[in-house]
Amino acid sequence: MNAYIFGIVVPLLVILFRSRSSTKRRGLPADVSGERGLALRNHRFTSPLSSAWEGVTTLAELFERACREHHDRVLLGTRVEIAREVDYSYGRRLEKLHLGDYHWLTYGRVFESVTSFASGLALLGHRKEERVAIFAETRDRWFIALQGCFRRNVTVVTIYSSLGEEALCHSLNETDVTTVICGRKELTSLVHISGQLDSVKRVICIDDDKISSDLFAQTGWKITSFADVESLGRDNPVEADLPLSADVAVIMYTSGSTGLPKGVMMTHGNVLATVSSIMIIVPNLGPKDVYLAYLPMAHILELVAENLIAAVGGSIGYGTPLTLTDTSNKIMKGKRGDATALMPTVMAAVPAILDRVREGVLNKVNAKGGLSKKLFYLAFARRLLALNGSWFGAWGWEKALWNLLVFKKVQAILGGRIRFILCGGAPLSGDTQRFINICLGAPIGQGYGLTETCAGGTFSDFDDTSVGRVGPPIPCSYIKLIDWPEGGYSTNDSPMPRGEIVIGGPNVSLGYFKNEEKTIESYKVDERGVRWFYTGDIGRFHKDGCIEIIDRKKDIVKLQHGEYVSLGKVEAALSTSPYVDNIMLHADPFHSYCVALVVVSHPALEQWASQQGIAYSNNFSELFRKEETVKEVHASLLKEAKKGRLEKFEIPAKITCLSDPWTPETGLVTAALKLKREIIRKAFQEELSKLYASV
Ligand SMILES: *[C@@H]1O[C@H](CO)[C@@H](O)[C@H](O)[C@H]1NC(C)=O
Ligand SMILES: *[C@@H]1O[C@H](CO)[C@@H](O)[C@H](O)[C@H]1NC(C)=O
Ligand SMILES: *[C@@H]1O[C@H](CO)[C@@H](O)[C@H](O)[C@H]1NC(C)=O
Ligand SMILES: *[C@@H]1O[C@H](CO)[C@@H](O)[C@H](O)[C@H]1NC(C)=O
Ligand SMILES: CC(=O)N[C@H]1CO[C@H](CO)[C@@H](O)[C@@H]1O
Repeated sequence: MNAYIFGIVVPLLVILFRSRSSTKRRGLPADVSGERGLALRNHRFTSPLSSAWEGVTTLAELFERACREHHDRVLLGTRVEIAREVDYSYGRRLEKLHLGDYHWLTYGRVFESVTSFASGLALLGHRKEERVAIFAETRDRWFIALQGCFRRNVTVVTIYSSLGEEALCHSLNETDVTTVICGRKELTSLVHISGQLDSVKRVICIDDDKISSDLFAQTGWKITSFADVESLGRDNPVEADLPLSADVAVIMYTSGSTGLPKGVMMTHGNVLATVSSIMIIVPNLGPKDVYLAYLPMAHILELVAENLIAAVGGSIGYGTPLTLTDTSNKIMKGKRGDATALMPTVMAAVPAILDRVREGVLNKVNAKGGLSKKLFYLAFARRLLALNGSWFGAWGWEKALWNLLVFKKVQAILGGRIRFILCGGAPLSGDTQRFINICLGAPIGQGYGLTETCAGGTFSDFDDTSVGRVGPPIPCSYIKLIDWPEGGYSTNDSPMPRGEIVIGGPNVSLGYFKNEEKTIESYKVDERGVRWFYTGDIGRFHKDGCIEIIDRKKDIVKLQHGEYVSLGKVEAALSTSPYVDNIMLHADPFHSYCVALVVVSHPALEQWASQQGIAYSNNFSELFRKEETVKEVHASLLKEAKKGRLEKFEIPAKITCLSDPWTPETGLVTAALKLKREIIRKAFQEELSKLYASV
């Protein structure tokens, strides 16, 4: 028997919620009326957890306490650039970097910077009721600025650095931001829209190099460098002005898949509750842990993770998605990527990144062929069997053998010391989860949560070896399922209750900033004072209290003949094909079948083309247009569809192969790499209508 079935996750509290009908339901979606549901929480804790540290109620206190306790340990590490070159092969401009070792700042040194920055901010004239926006890539000064603002009870507005102009303008304007902290690159886009930013008065530039003042003369902004703010504060210390638990710490603008972004207001208590929960879920987190930080800080998962590592005495090394491994795009040939330089023990990842790791490894293995390929698959199959029994048993000498022969090399890709991966942002395919489990020998804690719930929701237990599930409610959350009759989901379904997932507890944020209507639509306080967020995701409860996400309300489309297609489900099934870098399924009520846009993985296609002897003289757009290519990719999708047991109407009848990757910079996917369906549909309108015309 698995240990986790006993004791660990069997939920205690099973309450049948019966709505006492109230008249306050104005503005709520129709399915909430007559609401009836099933609520669970984690039985290991008697009441929802608010803080794992006694007497600590805000992120500012948490950080100060850690700095006192771990004064001389290292906290923040950054790599220095040694050389840079530009590569023009493949007809595209690619910058390649040679980066050196990590340089570290201790907790004590960082705390000094934080207090200096906080004082400097006040001396610049920023009043504490005004808001600061941080609009920059993840790095040490991001963290320092964040903590500095917390020490003055200043609310921080976070913005994805890849957000479009319109959205940027909207978020800065809506929150009346007066001080923007940004990098050199972001500063250029700010200047571009300076005419529309009425409230901005000052800019603090994170990069140290000289800024030519002519460029900013017309903006009327006071531009100061980060280093100057720090030294100003160091010379004239100002007393801290600490926040309370209920004060808003962050207003996080989420890059929604439709419309303008909405700002989610999170209090210190909200974020602290999530940090505390993850602290309890990841086993033995402490000063020995090294965390590789490269996701956007404006992503709640990253914000929570960095605050957590800094609370337990661990160290945070900064990297970027493009320099992560030795073979990453921006790393000079033969030089080390961030993971090999840092050798982290803990990482956070979004599924798209883990999918890429898997594809990269498989491509390499298949390209090698011969004995090493056979050995890899044999080792993989053996480990899979062992995993099927239990995480702990059936390992022993065999595990050591396979590790030595096969998996050590794979583990070396991420530095060789990974012991836990936090994954969130989107559902992770079961295949990828297994692959990473086996090859890295490290568990993946899969979380399910939203910005609106401060990433709180559920989190899989570290010893749960099942796939496709997101675990039981985290210690600070209640989870409830409610019926959705239109979608055919009910809490009376057998064998498992199904319904829309509703999350409640101390982690649920206050609502959307200046958006009462949307807040009322998605948030609700019940008669007992618990705050709930309606996620729009459909899930089902397993017997052991774990949730499985099975659908999404928004992404379900009805076809001409009345069949429902869940776009996300089908995409997840098809994206396991080695050719798929990204895929968007399109379905509408005017046709009886679906079509798909497929961004094809270059290495996989190259390999196939060379095996088939297809000439394309390094011209990818030629290769992508070839009939054989489309046929091959389509055939591969059909194979995956069969494996995933998709219905006939769910399988795309026609596809278009695209060669340019969808990155957040292109605006086609969010920073968390989720598809922006409407925007992709518009961008590829022509391709889509061609597809339908040709069936
Ligand atoms: C923190 O700032 C908010 C907004 O300006 C204010 O309402 C709150 O009272 C402040 N908290 C403290 C402890 O001063
Ligand atoms: C910014 O806000 C002001 C009012 O606060 C409004 O008049 C203006 O239209 C807004 N601009 C944009 C670009 O949203
Ligand atoms: C693992 O177990 C499940 C059912 O318990 C079974 O369906 C699956 O085939 C097994 N996988 C392997 C590789 O044995
Ligand atoms: C690649 O092939 C396409 C289509 O055959 C052609 O239009 C394009 O000019 C070619 N590009 C290069 C760089 O040769
Ligand atoms: C912001 C928020 O919803 N806070 C609530 C968190 O939960 C506790 C009790 O569970 C409430 O007292 C808070 O009001």
